[in-house]
Amino acid sequence: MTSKRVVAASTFLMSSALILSACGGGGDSASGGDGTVLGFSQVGAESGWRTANTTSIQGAASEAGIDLKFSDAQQKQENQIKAIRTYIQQKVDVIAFSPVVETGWEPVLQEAKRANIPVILTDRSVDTTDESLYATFLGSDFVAEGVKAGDWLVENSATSDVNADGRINVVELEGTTGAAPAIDRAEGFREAIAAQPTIAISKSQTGDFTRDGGKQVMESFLNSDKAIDVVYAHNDDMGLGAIEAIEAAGLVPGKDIKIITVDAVKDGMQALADGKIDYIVECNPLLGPQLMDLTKKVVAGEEVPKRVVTEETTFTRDQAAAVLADRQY
Ligand code: GZL
Repeated sequence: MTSKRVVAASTFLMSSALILSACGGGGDSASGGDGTVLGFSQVGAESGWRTANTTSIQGAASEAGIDLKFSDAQQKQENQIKAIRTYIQQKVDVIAFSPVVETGWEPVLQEAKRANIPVILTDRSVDTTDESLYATFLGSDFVAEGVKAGDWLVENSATSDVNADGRINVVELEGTTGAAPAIDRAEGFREAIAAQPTIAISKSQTGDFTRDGGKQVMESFLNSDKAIDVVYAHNDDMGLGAIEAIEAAGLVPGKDIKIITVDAVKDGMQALADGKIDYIVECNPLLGPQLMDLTKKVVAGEEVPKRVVTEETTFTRDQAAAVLADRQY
């Protein structure tokens, strides 16, 4: 194990992202930390969920006395790979990251393995058969999230919802192309709606998990199809963008067009309570405390489970109204 004091003192300015020691507390026992240095590469700041996830990680590192080096990749895989290489050069004790997409990680993970630096995957997974490349994966079951969304639609669609074409016309706002939550939420939703053949997905396009992306894609859907019954958005932010487009088209969200989203961030829950969204499947971003616990266990050489699935639920309109005031994110 490298001298934690030396590593903790250094910061590197990177061509594409600045890696900051985002939280004090590391370095040595005098500062209250145990000197553990964690290098974290974050996807970006694309959504309310991501912001809450970053806040949770930075706050938990400070609480745990772990010296956090944090980088924001602006949703670019090459920036994440650069950040991981910098952490390897800095000889941090543990590397953690949320992979923006599933593929293309094996070379840099091999480099971390050769440097004897354990890697923790958080939030999103990578597509690899070599499980030795990471110590554990902490995050949601995105397929289950998609199934929950589809099950709600099946259970809440009546024959009266079937339109003149004899179907319930769903348009889908997909997350970032190639990202695990986008791939898996699409898979789970399709698995669930297969139970009700009148439910059909007529259009599907990525809005990149952003509000603006959701608005632009929904505008194009509305321009080409006047018989949309349901929007399934892979996150609240794209659902909120869709609401703007629906209202601009003179339609009433939650009435003329049902909206189902995933995340349950505050803005989404407010729209749900206001009747503009019909159902939200929660995806819990507060992974910080569990990440720090896993980091300490990995540094101490303790066994950790290969997969840690985060706890989360679902919200109807009434349930959102009841919990809105107490939401942490
Ligand atoms: C899911 C996370 C997704 C959120 C989006 O765990 O990766 O990325 O659902 C965020 O809001 O942008």
